[in-house]
Amino acid sequence: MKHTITAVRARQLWDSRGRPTVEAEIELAGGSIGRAMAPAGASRGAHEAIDLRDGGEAFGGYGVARATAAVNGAIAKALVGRDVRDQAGLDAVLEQLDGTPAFARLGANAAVSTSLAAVHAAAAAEGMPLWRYLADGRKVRVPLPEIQIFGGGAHAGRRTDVQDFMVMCPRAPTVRRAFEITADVYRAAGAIMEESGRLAGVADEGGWWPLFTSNEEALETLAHAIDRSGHKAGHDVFISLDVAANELSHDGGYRLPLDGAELTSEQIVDRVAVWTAKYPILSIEDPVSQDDMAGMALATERFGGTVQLIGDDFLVTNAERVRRAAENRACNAVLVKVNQAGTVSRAKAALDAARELGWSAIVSARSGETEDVSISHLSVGWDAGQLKVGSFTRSERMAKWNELLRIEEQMGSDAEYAGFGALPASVAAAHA
Ligand code: 2PG
Ligand code: MG
Repeated sequence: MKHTITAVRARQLWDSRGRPTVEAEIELAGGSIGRAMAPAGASRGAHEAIDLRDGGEAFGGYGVARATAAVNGAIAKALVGRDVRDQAGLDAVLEQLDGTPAFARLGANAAVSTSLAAVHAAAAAEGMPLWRYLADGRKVRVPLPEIQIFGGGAHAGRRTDVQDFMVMCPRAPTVRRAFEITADVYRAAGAIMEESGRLAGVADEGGWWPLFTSNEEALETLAHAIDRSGHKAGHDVFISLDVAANELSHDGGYRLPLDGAELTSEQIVDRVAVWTAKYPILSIEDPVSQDDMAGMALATERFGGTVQLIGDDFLVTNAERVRRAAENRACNAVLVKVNQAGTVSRAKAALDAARELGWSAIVSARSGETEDVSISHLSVGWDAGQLKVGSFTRSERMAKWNELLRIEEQMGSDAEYAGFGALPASVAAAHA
């Protein structure tokens, strides 16, 4: 009875880029309330669920009046009276109501905010933090964070071709310590940029604006920043890249304007392989574009044994695409973005598919975010092992890192940092 949904409503709020977004709220008979906000990507895969925007003049076309109306209308009508604990059932109702594979009618922003609001309401009704509700009695770990130091690509006016230059601290004893080390690296990187006259603010996710003359200069500067921070590159701190190569697709190949290069699929894999040999790189995301299966298989063959190879736009949080990639020996990790899938259940299915294959999984934010901290809880409660949120500044990012610290505290002496254990086994073995 106390779990019965009595009201579903949505409102238009604003995201970290100053664009409208949807917040959904679900109220239960027992008085519990759950709410969640939809994030929004800038570098998006063609196969991901559709972020419904109003178009037209207002708000640069980014309005969400239609998605908000869908929640307040058809979605509310279909969900009121149902048991909020039946997440799979609720998500199936959203799918049926929409009737398209990619939530083109209601909008993935309407679906994801509603789906997440439901899981928040269910946890609230049980009087539990969301991570604990999702863990359902199972032992879960505190995730290994992937944190951006320089933000490029579509998040920085395409100042660099590679999108994210990040660090990972798998050898730290706790996530608390991993954050301290990362803060040192972030500060050192800022000092280097300032001293060399290149300090120009930050990109969309809070990483330093990448005023570089080549992609490799960014890598080189990141390696310097790690040294200068006093921590040891390749031991305490590793580098992680999101190439986001979808954004570089051009004429059946790849164009890297900053490097003045036009590359074939094999050549971009070669270039990334050179970087992985030269720098302490632990993880690479989307080194090729969304449909370049041969390129991803080649990358996996070349360095997938020692480097985590993540599919983001390539897999779009889709269990079917995860399995198809595995059949082609492409990737060894999946990025999990709930709004790419549209519902909590679909995102969890993609994570489960990856886990069955022995892959690793990274729950991820989008470049357009809010103060919503759902992903911190999902990464812990699902025991994903890793979390990617953007940089170590700006409150839409820090809210999620800080929530992880609260969760670590709630776990008390049970808290276990995933560290190297979060990576594919061969990758962990090569570096641990
Ligand atoms: C990515 C994300 C986050 P966006 O590519 O992994 O960095 O970017 O949300 O713009 O797709
Ligand atoms: Mg990506």
